[in-house]
Amino acid sequence: MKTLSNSQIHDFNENGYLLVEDALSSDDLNPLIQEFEEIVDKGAKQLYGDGEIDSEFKEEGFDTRLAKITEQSPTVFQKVFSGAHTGPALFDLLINPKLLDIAESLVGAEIMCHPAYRVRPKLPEHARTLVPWHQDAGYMEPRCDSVLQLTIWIPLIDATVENGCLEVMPHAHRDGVFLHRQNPENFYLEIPDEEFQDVEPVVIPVNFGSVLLLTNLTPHRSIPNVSHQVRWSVDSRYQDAAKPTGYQPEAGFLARSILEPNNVVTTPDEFKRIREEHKPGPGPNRWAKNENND
Ligand SMILES: O=C(O)CCC(=O)C(=O)O
Repeated sequence: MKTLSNSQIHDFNENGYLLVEDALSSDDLNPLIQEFEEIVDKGAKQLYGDGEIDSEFKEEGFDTRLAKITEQSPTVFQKVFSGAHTGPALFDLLINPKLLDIAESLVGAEIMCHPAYRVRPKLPEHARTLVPWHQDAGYMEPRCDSVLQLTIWIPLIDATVENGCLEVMPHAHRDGVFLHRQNPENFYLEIPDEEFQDVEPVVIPVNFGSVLLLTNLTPHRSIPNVSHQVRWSVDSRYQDAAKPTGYQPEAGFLARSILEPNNVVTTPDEFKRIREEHKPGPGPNRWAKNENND
């Protein structure tokens, strides 16, 4: 079922982004928070037992505990960061009907959950979690530049200017794919500042329960986390299942379909198996030729 109004769809197409307030309830998000809390708790116990950290930091909340642990050991952070997590609550969120209804409004009723979903516990003042200006299309194969790959960005705590919410370049999704360079300091691709002319970026705080929609051509970055909080978020991506995902290192799955209902992935076990059994294909590497010249 499509849930976005015509005016929301118009704004999304016009600006390249859309904030959907109160799209999810705490019942939709709390199971995933609990899933991460359990991993963090188990990891802290293990590290403390191994003498790697000097406290389990049990008194800290979901929004601070991982930062305290990571000051002394990166192990737990590495476990949950990025697309490595395949827990049941994450699967339930990826296929949450409220998110699929939003996706259906923009990509149609045959919905592929794109392989590149990410979990981001964004740590205070931490370069590895500071994502520079890029378009998601920059990470995909060029044949997908014209496919709408919808990002739904979902904070698990209020994402604020202090703890590093996202900033976007409005309207710039109409200008095709910008030049990206590999940042030598980290593994991220980055659009050089001089590529943007006459565009004013917009910082978008997103409250718990609200979600931010982006196109794969919308330039965006996350701003520095100058708070003491871990700005936990998930970014999931959806597209027309008939079109290529342009990303072979990980596996996507059919999330909703009228044409092929038997191929829709409906259980967390199946999701986990698909992720784990996937034989990674080559990464797009579309910017390799630019690495040495400009
Ligand atoms: O959450 C972040 O800090 C960055 C998210 C991002 O760049 C993305 O979803 O493509």
